Amino acid sequence: MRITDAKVIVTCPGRNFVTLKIVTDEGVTGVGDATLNGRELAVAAYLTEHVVPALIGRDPARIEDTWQYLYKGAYWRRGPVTMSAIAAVDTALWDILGKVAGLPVYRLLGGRSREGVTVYGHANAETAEAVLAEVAWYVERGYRAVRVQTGVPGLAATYGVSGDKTFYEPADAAIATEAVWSTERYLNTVPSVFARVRDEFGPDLKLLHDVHHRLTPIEAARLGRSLEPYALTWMEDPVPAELQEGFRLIRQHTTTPIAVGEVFNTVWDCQQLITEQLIDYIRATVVHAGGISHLRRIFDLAALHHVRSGSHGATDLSPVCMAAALHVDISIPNFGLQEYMRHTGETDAVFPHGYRFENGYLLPSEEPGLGVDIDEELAAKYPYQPKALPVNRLEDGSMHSW
Ligand code: EZ4
Ligand code: CO
Repeated sequence: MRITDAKVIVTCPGRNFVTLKIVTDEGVTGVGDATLNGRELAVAAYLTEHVVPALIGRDPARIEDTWQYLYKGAYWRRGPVTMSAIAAVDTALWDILGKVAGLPVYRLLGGRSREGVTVYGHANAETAEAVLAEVAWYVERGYRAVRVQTGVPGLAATYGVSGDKTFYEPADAAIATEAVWSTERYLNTVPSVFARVRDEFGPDLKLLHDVHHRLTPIEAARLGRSLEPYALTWMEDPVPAELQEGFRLIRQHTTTPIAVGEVFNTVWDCQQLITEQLIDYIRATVVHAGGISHLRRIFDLAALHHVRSGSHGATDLSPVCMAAALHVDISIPNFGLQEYMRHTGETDAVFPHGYRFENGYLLPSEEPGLGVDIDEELAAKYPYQPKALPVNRLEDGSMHSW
């Protein structure tokens, strides 16, 4: 079998997605997500100009060799654009392998290690009162884990708090919108909201919080300590993670578990965090961390060091990525949690898929391959729309991490 074509499909059914569809001479096709929120066309061009020509004529079953060819062969290693492009190829090749074998991809990865993939939803609102109602919405639908984000008095907008509760979408304008941030106001607000949520919902519901890279290590240590009475499952992205050793300081001060990794692209972004046991959950995902093959390497390293998975699953990760993530999640020994933000009906229609939500779990498709596809005709009806993620400034105007 040979690869005869690879199409780079850019579509915007409510939000932008980049999808690679690999076609073979025997008619079997495979799909991979290549979406990099706010930088979509950079990956599309990388694929079209530099990757697709090299794929034509290759044997689609040589997944590892193709990965190494694209990674080592570029000379310029790592980075989100390169690694999302490689991820798309890798994912599509696993899809093809599954279809050829007649097996869902998770069976090729060693089979089921659990009955379902525990997912968490996003409860967010301006006030503690409204947050309680949002958490209740998820609990009523069977969720076992909920991420809680709250507005901060004195700040006009806060990360994770949006008008549309079901379909949160931060990339909202062609030129980035600007938000204002105050660490002091934030640290004074968050613990009291978790006190209300824990009190209302009892000890069994898993609660999470995303700090979105906004604190310094000692500020994060203070937050972690102040949240200890509410027994969070994790505090996410407490600090920007370029400096991996920065997490050591947080670790010395708090038992609140730490999750990080949604912006990571390779095992090299987290090897110190993992081997020194500075984190509890690694949140890398298929599309931004080199595909199924490389993500498994990250999770295997994590398994040796008591670190569990907690993959990113926001709406900018397409149903193709979600389908692939579920095959990984259900098969690895050290699965922790999977983020799950529902896509809109428009998005679901463009990406028909066989995974389903049941009783707080997502279940991967039993179809051969990934069990997801792209409806190319429908996708063509939604042309690309430039949309950027917001930026953040302190109250005095200094740029800050968003
Ligand atoms: O800001 O996916 O945990 N989830 C997140 C997301 C990210 C977006 C960036 O594209 O932090 O909301
Ligand atoms: Co996050």
